[in-house]
Amino acid sequence: MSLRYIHTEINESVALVRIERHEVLNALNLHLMNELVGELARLDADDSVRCMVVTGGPKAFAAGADILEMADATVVEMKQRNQFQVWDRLRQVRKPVIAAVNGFALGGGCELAMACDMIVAGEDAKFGQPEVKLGVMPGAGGTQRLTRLIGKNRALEMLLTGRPISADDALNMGLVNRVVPAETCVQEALSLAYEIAKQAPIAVQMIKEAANKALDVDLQTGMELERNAFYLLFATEDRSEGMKAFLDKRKPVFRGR
Ligand code: DAK
Repeated sequence: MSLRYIHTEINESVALVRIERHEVLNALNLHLMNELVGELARLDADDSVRCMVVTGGPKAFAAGADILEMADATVVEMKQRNQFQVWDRLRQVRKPVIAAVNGFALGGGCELAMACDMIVAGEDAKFGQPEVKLGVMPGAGGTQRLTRLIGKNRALEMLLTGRPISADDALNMGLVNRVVPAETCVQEALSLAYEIAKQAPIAVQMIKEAANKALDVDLQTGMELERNAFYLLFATEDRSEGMKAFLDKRKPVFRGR
C-alpha cells in the first residue's frame, strides 16, 4: 500500500523508514503520525525485518507536531483526536528502532527521536523542546524521556527555555549515541542496524524489553524480570545455535526461533 508521507526500503533484514513532508520540515500531522506508526507496526510483524531505522530529510528529522493543525483546536477537539494512542502504539514496537537525525528534531520531533531506542545524529542536528514558546508543554513524553536521559536539571533548562542544543551537546549529555558527518548519518545508522540484525532476534527483543523496563521499575523487580527472560531464551533454537557455533568456531545462523 502506498503511503503519502512515509517511504520504506528493506535491505538485508533492515527497514529504512523515511519521513517525507519536507515542505514543512516534516511537521508531524495526524495523518503522518498514523502512517508512520502503522508502518512501524507492520514492519514489527514482518519476519523478514529485524531492525528499523527512522529518518527525515537533510534539513529536518521533524520540526515538531503540526502547529497549523493545533492552532485553533479546543480542549474537546484535542481530546477527541486522541493523539496519545498513536504514541502509545509506538512504545509497543518490539524490534529495535534507530533514529538517524539530521537537522531539526524539535518538540514532537525530539520526542519521536527519543521514542526510538538509539539516536545517531548528524553533526548539524539540533534537538529541542520549544513547546514552552508556544504556551504549551511537551505532550508525547518530552518531560519524561528527556529527564530520564539527561537528568532533571539539564532537561529543565531545555524545557523551560525552549532553546535547542547542538548534536555535540546532545552527545555530551547522553541524548544521542554518536555524532557523525551529516552526509553519512543514515549510512551509520544503517550499519548499526545491520550489526543488530545479525544477532538472535528473540534475544534482541527481550533485551530491548528488559532495558526499557529498567527505566520504569525498581532494581529488584528489574533483576527478576531479566532473570526470567534469560531462562526463557534457553527454550530458543537460536540459543542452541549460538553456543554450538561458538564451540564449533563458526559464525552462528540465527533464525528467530
Ligand atoms: N508545524 C507546522 N509547520 C511548520 C512547523 C511545525 N512544527 N515547523 C516548520 N513549519 C513550516 C513553516 O511554517 C514553513 O512553512 P511555509 O511558511 O514555508 O509555508 C516551513 O515549515 C519552513 O519553516 P521556516 O520557514 O520556519 O524555516 P526556518 O529554517 O526559518 O526555521 C525552524 C526552522 C524549525 C526553527 C522553525 O520552522 C520553527 O521554529 N518551527 C517550529 C518548531 C516548533 O515550535 N516545534 C514544536 C511544535 S509543538 C502530543 C504529541 C506531541 C506534541 C503535542 C501533543 N500529543 C500526543 C497530544 C508536540 C508538540 C509540538 O511539537
